[in-house]
Amino acid sequence: MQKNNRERRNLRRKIKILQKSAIERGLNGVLLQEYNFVCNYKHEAANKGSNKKLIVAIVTSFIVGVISLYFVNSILSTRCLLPSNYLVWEATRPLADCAYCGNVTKPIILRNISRREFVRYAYSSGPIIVKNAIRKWKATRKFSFKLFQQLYEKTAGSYESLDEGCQFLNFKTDLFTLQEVFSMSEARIRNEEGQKPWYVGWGNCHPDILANVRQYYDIPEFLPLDAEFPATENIFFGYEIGAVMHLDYIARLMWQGQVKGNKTWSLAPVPECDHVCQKFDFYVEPGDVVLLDTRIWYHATRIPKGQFSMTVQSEYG
Ligand SMILES: O=C(O)CCC(=O)C(=O)O
Ligand SMILES: [Fe+2]
Repeated sequence: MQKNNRERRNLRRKIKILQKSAIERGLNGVLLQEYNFVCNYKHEAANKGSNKKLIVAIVTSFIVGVISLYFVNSILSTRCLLPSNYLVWEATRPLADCAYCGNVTKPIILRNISRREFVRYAYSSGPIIVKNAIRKWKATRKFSFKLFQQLYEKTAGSYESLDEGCQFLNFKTDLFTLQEVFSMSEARIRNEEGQKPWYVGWGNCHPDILANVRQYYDIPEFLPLDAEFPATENIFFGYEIGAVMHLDYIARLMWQGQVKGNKTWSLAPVPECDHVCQKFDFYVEPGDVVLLDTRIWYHATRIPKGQFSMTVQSEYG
């Protein structure tokens, strides 16, 4: 049993090294451009009318690309390891009913909403912003880079817990593990002049860390009592660059509490709904809760220059 675990850990470590070199060689960038490729292709095809040869060539190369990515993915991925999954997800997910995004051009903004009043919004795909919804969270006063750094440094098995079920997302940052994040220089931690901005997210899986972090926040009170909530939460923090455009592979709807800093969200419909739905941006402030079906809304984020953003994100459904 222990041997199996060790082998699994070794394998994951090797996969991480492979992932790192794949990303360093630009696989990440290529794959992310693929999203625009799909969207732009649809857009241009609609504008220019039919150019069958071009369409056949593009569709064929897309299918070949997807099949090869699928193989790369099956070799490299354990769970959502590579952004290539976004493309595989994009290519294999059921087509969306575009009713979810038709006429949606901005978030619904709610204030002081009770659980009873929220029922009518609870299972819509969003986006919804509930203003000033986390004012009671101790996290708004206490959460910081240092708090998480100390927690992970002092908890035995904390980093291994990420290898064994929770994800670390580096987006466009050149840091590939949470350990690397917590070993940055003080100047980079604070994003001082001349330092490369960084932005990462990860899931808390270790039981002691979960128990500790949960002292600082509560699941938003307006969410339905009978909803299912996972045992883990994700933390996203950093500067400027934010999250790249992606869809999530998650089982439920997403909620996210904006603990510190402001953030711009950019949403885009899935490509098959491009002709009836729109891309748009919205802005959130500390204290806001954002609700969104991140499985069908492409989403990216950006942090205003000079600000540090920190959020707690989880699921309900
Ligand atoms: O908060 C962010 O920057 C990204 C969040 C995200 O991707 C998500 O909540 O699914
Ligand atoms: Fe996401």
